[in-house]
Parts: sequence; C-alpha cells; structure tokens
Amino acid sequence: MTRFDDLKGFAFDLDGVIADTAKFHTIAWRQLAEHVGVTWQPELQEALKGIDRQGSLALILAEGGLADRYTSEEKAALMDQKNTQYRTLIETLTPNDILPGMAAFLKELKAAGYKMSVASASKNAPFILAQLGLTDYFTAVVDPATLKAGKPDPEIFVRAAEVMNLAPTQVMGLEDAAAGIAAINGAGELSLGIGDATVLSAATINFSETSAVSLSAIRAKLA
Ligand code: B16
Ligand code: MG
Repeated sequence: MTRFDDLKGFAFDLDGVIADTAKFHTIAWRQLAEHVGVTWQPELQEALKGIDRQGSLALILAEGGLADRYTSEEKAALMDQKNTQYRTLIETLTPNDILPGMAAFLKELKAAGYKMSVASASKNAPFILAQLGLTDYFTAVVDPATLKAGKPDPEIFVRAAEVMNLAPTQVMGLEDAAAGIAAINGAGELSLGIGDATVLSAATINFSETSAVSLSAIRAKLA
C-alpha cells in the first residue's frame, strides 16, 4: 500500500485552485482601500489569499495605519461594501472561468469513485460553484461561517474530511496559499500545492499549474 492507495477523497480550496477569483477580490479590496485612504500595495494580493473577509480587512487597514480607526459596526459596513462589489464581479463567471485542467480532473475523480468536498474561506463559494456549473461534483461545501478559526487553523480541512465520512489519512487537500497548506498538514491530510514551490514548500507534493494535476501525476509524485 502506498499513500496514494489510501486516498478516498479530495478537499478543494476554491480561489486559486478551481477558479481565479483572486483577481476579483483584488479589484474589490483595492477599491475599498482607496475609499478609506489606504494606498494599495501589490504584495497585498498574495497576502490576502486564503484569508477570510475579516482578516483581509484587518490587513488592509493595518497597511494604512488604520488598525484602530473603525468600530466593529463600521468594519462590518466596509466588508459589506466590498462584498457587494465582489458579488457584481463574480456574477460574470461562467464554466469558461474554471482554471485549466480542473474540469477534467474533477471528471476523472468522479469517474474513479473519489469523494470531493470544498474547503474555501469564501462565504460566496456555493454561488461561485453554481456559476461554474460544478455544484454537483461535491458531497458538501464546508460553511466557513460555522468555523471557530480560519486558515491556517486546520479546522476547515478537518471538517472537509468529516463531511465526506473519511479519515484525514484518506484525504488529499488542494491549495494555492501557504496558509491553506499549513491547514491541510495540520489536519493530518496529504497536501497538494498549486503555484510557486518556494512559497508552498510545506506541501507534500507540488504542481506549478492546475493544468498539470491528474491522478496519474499525483500517483507518480507520491511514489
Ligand atoms: P469571501 P479560498 C478565499 O478563498 C480567498 O482566497 C480570500 O482572498 C478571501 O478573502 C476569502 O476566500 C473570503 O472570501 O469574502 O468571498 O467570503 O482561497 O479559501 O477559496
Ligand atoms: Mg485559495
């Protein structure tokens, strides 16, 4: 038995793994940053990957020295403002926006009898999956609103295995963010990083792009 033979399910991050919604997050956060007088820094795009809405706002406000400027109510209003803009942008998503190779990989997993779940920090994940025409592939989407802690805490990937009725050792998590890889590893699952191998060096295996991900490539890298 190899680690590959133990696998029965896959837990998917969404933004950066299934679709490139980061570009829309960036447009909406940048607009919000400018609204509150924070100059957008390009490094913020990478720093916000996988970080939930509240954590993202905190990082942007800290960037402009505004960490203590707003009350909780005002911060909630700023998050709503960003999300309204973001929703307008993701309404344009169609199945053509699925990242290269991922539709084929999901089909391959389904045909081979693997279970699939979604472990995204995004409260918009069900809407995005519907726009992409992918809802039916997944046993469940973990609701991030029910979690005590976001990535890098393992909770979301622990839950992603539970909803598939699988033990963590039977699951591989897919992530494009370092915080997400830390969460998968902390949950005791195998981790598949997509992107820069130096940023994702903690991943069990790494692919530089989504188009290279397939069962045979995963089996070869785990061997
Ligand atoms: P929302 P993932 C994350 O998605 C994004 O990477 C992150 O930038 C975003 O702030 C977070 O979702 C929350 O999204 O505002 O839609 O609830 O990578 O975990 O799929
Ligand atoms: Mg992501």
